Amino acid sequence: MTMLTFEKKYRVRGGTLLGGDLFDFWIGPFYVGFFGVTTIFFATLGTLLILYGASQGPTWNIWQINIAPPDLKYGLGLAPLMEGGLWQFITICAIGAFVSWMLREIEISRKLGMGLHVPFAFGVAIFAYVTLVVFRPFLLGAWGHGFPYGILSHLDWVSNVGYQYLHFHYNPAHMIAVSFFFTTTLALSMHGSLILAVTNPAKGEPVKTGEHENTFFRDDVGYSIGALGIHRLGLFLALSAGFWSAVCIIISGPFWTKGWPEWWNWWLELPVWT
Ligand code: 07D
Ligand code: U10
Repeated sequence: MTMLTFEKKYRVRGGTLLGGDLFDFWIGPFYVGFFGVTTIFFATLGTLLILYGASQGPTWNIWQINIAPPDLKYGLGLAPLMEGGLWQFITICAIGAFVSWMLREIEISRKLGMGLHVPFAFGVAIFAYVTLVVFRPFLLGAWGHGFPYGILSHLDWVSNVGYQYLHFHYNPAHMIAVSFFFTTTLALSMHGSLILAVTNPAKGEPVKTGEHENTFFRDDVGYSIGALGIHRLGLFLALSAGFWSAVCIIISGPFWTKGWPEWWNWWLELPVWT
């Protein structure tokens, strides 16, 4: 089935979560939908607020522009616009845009009769972001614990928060998250290289099959996870990376206030040594 006839078949109304037929149409290649409109709304408003914040700041240097969260003294209340209120509105817009985008992905998946794997995966990224700017600040009692919106300023935040716990590499959940990030790149590099090696051979050479893929890894490491399996593994590894990232930051402060190296004392304190 060519792409065009296929598109004709699925480009029909229905599958929407909200608004019925409202916005249930396409513009060029894009599905619009109710949540497409809300995405545009939140993204545009958020971007304008960032530009306004930058215009009130001391610099237009892209590296140094900074929209800071409120001072800790404002706790979980609303702050004046120029003292973190902008950050609060921008955060609402960001969450509004991300969640709208995920809901738009759900509607498209429903129209196509597909699984909801893509919106679920994006949901894990949103979960990590919301953990940083909502859940953790909420548990610590002040929006000021969110990270600032700026290229260098957010890096400074990561560094400062990291050293607040002496040595963030000793955070066990951070270890697991980093291991998952690295394993994700290992899996994707193996998968990408394998597929190219098989389906994009030198000129004149025949394209190889799935049997070649299986056989390569059986010969190489004694095991092949299979064509479907590698995608399950990849999704699991990538989502675990995001999930454990959220865990590593939510436990820092709300559940562990000392240096992370000290957490490992449980090992030295095992009764078996005494
Ligand atoms: C949060 C992104 C969500 C994205 C969304 C969508 C748009 C739209 C669109 C342009 C989760 C966004 C979409 C904006 C734009 C278009 C088209 C994903 C998120 C919703 N660390 N560390 C992490 C490493 C150290 C510290 C995570 C490594 C030091 C702190 C990850 C090292 C200290 C925090 C990670 C290392 C320290 C982290 C980040 C090495 C500092 C966090 C990934 C090799 C002295 C943060 C939830 C992430 C975290 C975090 C990796 C070192 C501190 C696991 C590899 C020792 C304070 N670190 N780190 O979160 O967990 O992905 O956040 O040294 O807060 Mg770390
Ligand atoms: C390809 C393909 C294709 C195929 C193919 C293939 C590419 C076309 C045809 C080929 C593919 C394959 C053959 C498969 C490749 C396999 C991989 C890439 C790797 C897969 C990896 C995994 C499934 C696992 C990944 C796991 C990760 C990253 C996390 C692991 C976590 C740990 C080890 C934990 C580390 C522990 C730390 C840091 C301590 C911190 C604290 C805790 C763990 C909390 C709990 C612990 C305590 C409270 C302390 C107590 C601890 C104790 C007692 C010790 C525990 C010890 C541990 C190690 C856990 O394209 O298609 O088909 O075939």
